[in-house]
Amino acid sequence: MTGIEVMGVAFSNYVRAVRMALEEKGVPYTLTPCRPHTAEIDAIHPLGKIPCLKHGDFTLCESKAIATYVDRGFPGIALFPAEAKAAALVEQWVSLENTTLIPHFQTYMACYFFPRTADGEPDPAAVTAAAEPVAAQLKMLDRVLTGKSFLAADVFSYADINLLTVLAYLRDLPESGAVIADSPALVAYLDTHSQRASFVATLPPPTSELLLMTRAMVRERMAKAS
Ligand SMILES: N[C@@H](CCC(=O)N[C@@H](CS)C(=O)NCC(=O)O)C(=O)O
Repeated sequence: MTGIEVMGVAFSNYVRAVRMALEEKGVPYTLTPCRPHTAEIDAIHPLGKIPCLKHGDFTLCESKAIATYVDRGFPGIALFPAEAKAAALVEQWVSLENTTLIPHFQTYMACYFFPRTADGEPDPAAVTAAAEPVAAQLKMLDRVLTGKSFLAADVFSYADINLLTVLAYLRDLPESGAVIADSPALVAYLDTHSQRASFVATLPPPTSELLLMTRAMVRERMAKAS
């Protein structure tokens, strides 16, 4: 037993990314359900975000740091290649994902999962505004992935894991789903990698169920606040 504990909720794309990393490496772990901004998470992440990791006395936050720790600390396939150019390309894409792509994707996804409206239903104007950069970025990814199976370095890496966990949600939402359906390279990429054992082992509940659950959470929060 490795004693690795991942803290977070299973439907978070970043929690799923570190779980996929652990699954790819074949490292056993437990998932402890924890929401952001709770005492357990605030004790590890200075901004109260998930995922966090515990390994014995060692605690860590930030998905990329956790994935790097898992990759270096355990044998198995390299999620971050050792060769300089390949490693740099993986870093390049993870950086693009974490600083630009995923924040835009999350803003759009939040319109559906966590609507900031009085009736708890998505605001069409907010959805339209958020969907525009997402469409442009999905088309960019479709161009980059044309003729390729992997985002970086001709090998499956954490750059793919980190992207797949959000693309899976985007495929299920109306505007982004339509763009993906019209993006042959993205469809092939998602179809191929969604067969991976690590992807299947970390599947969240169906998006339709999650939407009901997260909107109920939002309504509960609003009722408490009023
Ligand atoms: N940079 C962080 C981002 C993690 C993140 O945004 N987690 C979300 C859930 S997917 C969260 O905790 N959100 C709560 C918040 O932002 O306050 C990482 O890579 O781990």
